[in-house]
Amino acid sequence: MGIKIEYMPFPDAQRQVQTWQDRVLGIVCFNESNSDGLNEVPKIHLNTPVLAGENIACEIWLSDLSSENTSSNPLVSGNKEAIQYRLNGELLFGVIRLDELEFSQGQSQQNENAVSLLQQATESAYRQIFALIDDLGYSHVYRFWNYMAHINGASHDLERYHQFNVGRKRVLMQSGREAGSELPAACALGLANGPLSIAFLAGKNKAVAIENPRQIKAYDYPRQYGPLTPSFSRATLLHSGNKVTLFISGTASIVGHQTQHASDVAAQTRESILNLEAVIAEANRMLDEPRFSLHDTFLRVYIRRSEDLDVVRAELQNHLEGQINAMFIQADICRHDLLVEIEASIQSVAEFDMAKVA
Ligand code: 3EB
Repeated sequence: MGIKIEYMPFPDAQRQVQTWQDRVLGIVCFNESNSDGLNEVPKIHLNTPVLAGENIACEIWLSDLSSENTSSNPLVSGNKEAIQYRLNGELLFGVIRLDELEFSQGQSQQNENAVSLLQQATESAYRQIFALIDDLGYSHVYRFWNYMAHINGASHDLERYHQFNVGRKRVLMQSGREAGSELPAACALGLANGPLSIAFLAGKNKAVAIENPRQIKAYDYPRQYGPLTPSFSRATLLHSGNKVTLFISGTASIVGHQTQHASDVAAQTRESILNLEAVIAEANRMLDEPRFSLHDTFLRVYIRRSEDLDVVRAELQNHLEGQINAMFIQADICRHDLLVEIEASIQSVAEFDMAKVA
């Protein structure tokens, strides 16, 4: 079965989704306008500027039918609570959006012991997601994409990103998913406004979690980054059909647990590239032969300040010798001193025995 990823501008995505109706598992779209439409499949629309010219703003997750008879494996769509999802025989793509204000009933926000609305929304979203995938038997999550308003803001004496981390980890622990060795890849970004918006890719088979030797596990970050640590791995490696996919988490200018080059976006970009290369090297080390390369990979680049686009792009172009495939998105990174974050999903044809790395 497997999965395929396509990147294109929104109008093209609208056209393609009609053509690919029986293949689209879900869509992630970025832009400032209200991209109505495409509502027949799970779609998450993030209302934030796309910074580069061609406005490649949509990522389409397709069921890869290259080696299958289409009619023998139709996609199934569904809704449960606030989740919209679509699945094939192996993978489930889902989206959920929750407005924090829906959690304000009965809560006194003056009360210092009150749980923040963002934490409540996060717990609700993650509870709904795990209930759904455990129910359906697609219980392994490979990748979460998390977007929330004002990620660097604070209330209840706690940064909002830390509120999100508390909610996420509490639910992971409650659902028996707290083991550091089984954490999904993820990203967590801030937007100017909008609901807590989460997309996820889950499936029936277990993936392998990958860490970065240059960084300590986010799961083991010290207390200064919040009362409960971020629950994600640096990447996950999934074998599916005849392909192997590496889902690389949001990757920033962090070494050990510390932010590097606090006010230098060029140096932060170079450090992020070193971290991406280190994660890819770790994944390659687990395979019989090197498979993955940053060079032919489509990147999603989040930039805090729009005016840094040219500097970030030039650093990437320099490292990748002019060949860059990327979308550039304005978003706030989860630490106030981080200016750039880069993520990617890389696919390769598998000609090795996955049993060796599982
Ligand atoms: C970091 O490495 C930078 O909380 O899900 C990157 C990827 C980051 C995922 C998350 C946060 C997350 O700590 C931020």
